[in-house]
Amino acid sequence: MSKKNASSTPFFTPYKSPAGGWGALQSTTKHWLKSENAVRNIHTLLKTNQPHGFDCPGCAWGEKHDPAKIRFCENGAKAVNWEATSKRVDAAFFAKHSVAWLNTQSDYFLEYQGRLTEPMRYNRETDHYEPISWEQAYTQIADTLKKQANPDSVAFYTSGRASNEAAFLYQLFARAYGTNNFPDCSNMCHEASGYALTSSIGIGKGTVEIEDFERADAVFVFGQNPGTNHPRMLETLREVVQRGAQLLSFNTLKERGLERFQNPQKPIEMLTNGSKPTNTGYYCPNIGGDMAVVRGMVKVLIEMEEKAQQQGNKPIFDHDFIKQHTQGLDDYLEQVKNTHWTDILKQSGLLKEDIIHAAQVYAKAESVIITWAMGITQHHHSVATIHEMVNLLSLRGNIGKPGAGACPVRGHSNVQGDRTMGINERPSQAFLDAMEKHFNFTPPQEHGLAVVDTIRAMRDGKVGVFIALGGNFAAATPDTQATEHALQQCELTVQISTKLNRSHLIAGNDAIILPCLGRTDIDHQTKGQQKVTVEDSFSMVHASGGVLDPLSPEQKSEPAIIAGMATATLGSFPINWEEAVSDYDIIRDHIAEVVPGFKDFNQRIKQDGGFYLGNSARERSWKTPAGKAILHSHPLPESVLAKRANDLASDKTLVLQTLRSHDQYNTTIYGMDDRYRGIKGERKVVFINPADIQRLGFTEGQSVTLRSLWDDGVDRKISGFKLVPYSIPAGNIAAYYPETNPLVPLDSHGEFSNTPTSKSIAIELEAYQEESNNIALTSA
Ligand SMILES: Nc1nc2c(c(=O)[nH]1)N[C@H]1C(S)=C(S)[C@@H](COP(=O)(O)OP(=O)(O)OC[C@H]3O[C@@H](n4cnc5c(=O)[nH]c(N)nc54)[C@H](O)[C@@H]3O)O[C@H]1N2
Ligand SMILES: Nc1nc2c(c(=O)[nH]1)N[C@H]1C(S)=C(S)[C@@H](COP(=O)(O)OP(=O)(O)OC[C@H]3O[C@@H](n4cnc5c(=O)[nH]c(N)nc54)[C@H](O)[C@@H]3O)O[C@H]1N2
Ligand SMILES: [Mo]
Repeated sequence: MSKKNASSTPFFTPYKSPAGGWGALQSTTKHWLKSENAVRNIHTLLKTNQPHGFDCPGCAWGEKHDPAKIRFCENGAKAVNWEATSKRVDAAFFAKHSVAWLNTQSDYFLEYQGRLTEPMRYNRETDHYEPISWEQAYTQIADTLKKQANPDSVAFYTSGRASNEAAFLYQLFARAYGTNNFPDCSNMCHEASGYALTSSIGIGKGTVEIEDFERADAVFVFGQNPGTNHPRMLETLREVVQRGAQLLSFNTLKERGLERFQNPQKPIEMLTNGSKPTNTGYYCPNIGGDMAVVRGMVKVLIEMEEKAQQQGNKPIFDHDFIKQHTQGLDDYLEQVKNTHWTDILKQSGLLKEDIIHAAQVYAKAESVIITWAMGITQHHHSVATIHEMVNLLSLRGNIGKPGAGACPVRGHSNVQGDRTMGINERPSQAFLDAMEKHFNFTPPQEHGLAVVDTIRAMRDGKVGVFIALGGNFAAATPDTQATEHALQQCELTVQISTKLNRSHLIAGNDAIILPCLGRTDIDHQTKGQQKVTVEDSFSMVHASGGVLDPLSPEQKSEPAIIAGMATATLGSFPINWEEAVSDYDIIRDHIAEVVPGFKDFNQRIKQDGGFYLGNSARERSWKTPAGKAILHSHPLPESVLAKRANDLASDKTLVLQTLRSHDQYNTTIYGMDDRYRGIKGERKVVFINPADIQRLGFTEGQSVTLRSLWDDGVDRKISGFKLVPYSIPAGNIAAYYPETNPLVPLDSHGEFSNTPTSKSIAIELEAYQEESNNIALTSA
């Protein structure tokens, strides 16, 4: 960094060390101490992901079964530390602070206040939350639910931490009440993966198991930042590289974890300060340019195939697989041939030789895995992009053979399980029929509302009651102003939560907070201590039991809270709810009867490491209408921006992706640093190519306003963000979520997936004059 840079962006120093290693250990210790509960936390951490401990609430990456290993990472440790805090947000806290005052505080401040410990109800007159008994809370909720003329005026939101048992009970409650309105975090996350995979290979989940990474000849990682969001994946990636396989990473940014990793579990490596690479090739496409990359690769493969045919060499394509297992090849190849290199190169932003190299690596490998996360799923054309990746895999039979397959890397630790349990606004008929058969009532047959449609329905007065099983709807969703307004129009909002967050402060006319136990807490019910189960990204289901005494006897488990609301609303229809939560084995017995793959559930979770749910596509059984894997052919989009933004775009327009810092868990902010990207004590930053800073007439470190382009006349802007010169392709910028959500228009969502386009927002920058009291760089 030159002197000039250092003074204009004092919070930015590029990070030179590998990911993991001493930096991670130092940070883990810091967060340990800061959570004010060091001893309790060490005990807890050692139980993370152990056979008799709890499932890490951090991410959904799976584990190989190996009891001898300590199994948590720096960011899992943060998640655990902050959940296991002994600080409390209780009646005294709410008596002291009005909602208006709390709303002026940062997300970091709110998270830091501690665990919610007693049920509270909002008093609009005093603008304070006040204590309420559990019975009063249940009665209030039930009264409101019972007086709705139409059950579809209620929405039941779920965040992906909910256990299988909680999720199953929750969907049963909502469906028995009469609605399929299940907006969930998945709608903002891997919805495109679920949709694209179901419509191509007949199952909406990844087809690989963790062991496949040991056999893959090549792994392609698209649009994800495992160094921060799935740190346990780094070990897998570096093992791939170490045994000589190919690992190509595609990311708009140079993410440290995708470059080098120092394994904190390897003492010699730590002592010698060594590290190992986590890729054999790294490409930085434009935001939204991945479909073009894959299309280019397939174009190269077609040429290679034609050449092989002419020369009588071994074909590139797996013709047996294509013939026996797929449909749509000819149309797809036609579509690829009609896509011009100029468009591919322009949209991808890569050099032709890079794409050729990637295609050659792909063609040489006998088994290939493709992994991806939010860099792929949060665009207008995400479903098309994932179809394209499935096509690429299919051309060489890379689905359903060892060391190969599709691997969407999930976010929340049980987001995949929640879907399996029926948290789905578009349930399959088979699922509804199984519910009907087992519980003897007819669940609502019409599809319900996902996240974006729920916000629209609240805005339009069609949904007036909002119940959230975890999460932070107000901050996680797009178009913050519109969403907050929609929530505030509700008659009642109910938040079942562990920690204070923005959604408690953006209250409906009536608002209730129900404090619940987290993964780390011991869950006592009338028939003894309970375990729950979760499903990871590899479809492994295993048990999770808390290890800490709850902070307060007034905190209840999620299943118990659902049972309480359901009993007050429905009595003992269609089951005796209180009995079901006395012993979660009873819930699991219901699950075993309704959800495919869960036969003998209670027996099978006793085995260490859990059990595998199976995956039809992995067996090359295709549950599509045609009985084959479908190769979809989409044209390359004209622009990565939605048309309504693109029509307004000029040469000043930049494409913004919103991402996570190293010190956050979605809307939960643990700290103000982003170590691997070299940011300290600041979140209001824009990562931008130095050439763009110059071209647009700004200077490094300058404070700007970001304004988003959309054709509805609403002025969406955020101000006071500082320009950080960064290695990112020109024309692209990046900034942190959730601060940037006011910029995402509600109507800007993915085709087929309806996922907000959080990774491709059209932006223009303007100089912003700081007010004098705004200049402080650190807000921590
Ligand atoms: N510590 C921690 N762990 C987490 C979470 C957390 O917030 N904190 N969140 C959890 C959840 S819910 C989820 S969904 C996952 C999220 O995991 P990620 O998907 O890794 O999360 P993001 O921070 O959104 O990172 C997106 C990555 O994709 C890149 N990218 C963005 N757009 C593009 C593009 O168009 N093309 C390409 N090739 N790359 C692109 C960005 O540079 C960035 O590296 O992590 C889970 N785990
Ligand atoms: N702009 C932009 N927006 C995005 C994204 C993005 O990349 N960019 N990412 C999207 C993605 S991938 C996701 S998954 C969503 C996340 O959306 P959400 O899942 O709604 O948000 P979280 O921040 O994970 O929710 C945090 C809150 O959950 C509660 N909580 C934590 N643990 C528990 C528990 O065990 N039980 C209960 N009941 N509550 C608990 C706490 O009160 C905490 O404050 O955000 C989406 N929004
Ligand atoms: Mo997510």
